[in-house]
Amino acid sequence: MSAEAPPVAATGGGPSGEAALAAAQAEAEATLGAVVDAAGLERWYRAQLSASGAVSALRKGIGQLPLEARKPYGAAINALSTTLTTAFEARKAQIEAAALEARLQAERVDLTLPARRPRVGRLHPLRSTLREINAAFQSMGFAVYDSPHVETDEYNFQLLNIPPHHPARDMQDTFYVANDGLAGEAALDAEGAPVQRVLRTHTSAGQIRAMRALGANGTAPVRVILPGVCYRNEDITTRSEVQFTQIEGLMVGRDVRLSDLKGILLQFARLIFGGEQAVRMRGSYFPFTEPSVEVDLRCALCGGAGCRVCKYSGWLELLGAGLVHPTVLRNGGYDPETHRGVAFGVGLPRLVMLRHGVDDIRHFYRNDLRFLQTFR
Ligand code: FA5
Repeated sequence: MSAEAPPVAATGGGPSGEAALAAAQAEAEATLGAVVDAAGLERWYRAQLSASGAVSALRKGIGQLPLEARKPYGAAINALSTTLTTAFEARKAQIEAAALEARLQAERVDLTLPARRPRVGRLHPLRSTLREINAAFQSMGFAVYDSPHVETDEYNFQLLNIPPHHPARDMQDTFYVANDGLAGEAALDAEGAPVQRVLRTHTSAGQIRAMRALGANGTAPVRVILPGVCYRNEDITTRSEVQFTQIEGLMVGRDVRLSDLKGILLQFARLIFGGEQAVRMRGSYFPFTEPSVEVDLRCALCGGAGCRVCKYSGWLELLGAGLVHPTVLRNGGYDPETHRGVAFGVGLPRLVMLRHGVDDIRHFYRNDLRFLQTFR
């Protein structure tokens, strides 16, 4: 049956009307059974049950029936409408269930496949090693003390026994900072002379600050490390950068000796390089320590026998150190007659190069994941 079919009722009520309704029902049910998708359902509904559909058309024929036939015919049409609506809902549910099932089959997820691992970042090897170094010294009672990157010439050089024309300044080509824009105290020193600022060339610049801040006018002991970035106007090579991190160590007290320094550095070497380590001291020169030493680590590769890495000496250069110079102690507020100090300064990138056999400092700053991922 279709919407265009003439209303059966219009041809008269009675048995023929009932037969027409039965035929209409049979045809509607047959076409519904043939519907397979949502679009077909929509078309079927419009043809049968909508205001312009076949059932409505049948209903419009009621008026032409004899009075007594109208009621039962109307009831029969209502019943037909209800039957077809129920059948429609059932078919709709069937089609939707089939569509869902087809989608589930098509979009099936294989739970047995291995999961995709999320890409998790990690700390840069310089940063993670710095944390290990901080922890190693903290385990020996050292506190971490922060000092400025932009230093005055006074703290970076003069108070460390490096006067303006001292040749030691040649070792550290310096980035000087213009004083433009600074006013008042920031620009002038106590004598009214302009304050010269530099990007600190070493963390030793913080030694005086730490002694003055923590030493209680030369009465309290101090045990600090000062990790931080330093800057030198140097050519960039396999071993040198213009910007690199140092870790300064400073211990001041009444009974501090060079043997304390050796013990601390040996323990440090064991914590960072692992297992059995050996360190040795050889004489050196820094203006702010007296005596000054270079501390070497026994080459782990050859166990001290000599190899290409240690240039057949059996030892690898680790850091500079010494007893704090009396003038520096005095500048920090201590009386060198009653107090002594030890200090050391180690370069972070070169230490990581030693530890992991990295042959070029520039690898650390290139952000090449192939390099960084080797430090898992
Ligand atoms: C100093 O800077 C002293 N202040 C160290 C010190 C502290 C001595 C306390 C005594 C007492 P030196 O210039 O040697 O010393 O530098 C120390 C370390 O910094 C070097 O061993 C090296 O590891 C690192 N370093 C120096 N210059 C560079 C550079 N351009 N690039 C990378 N690392 C550097």
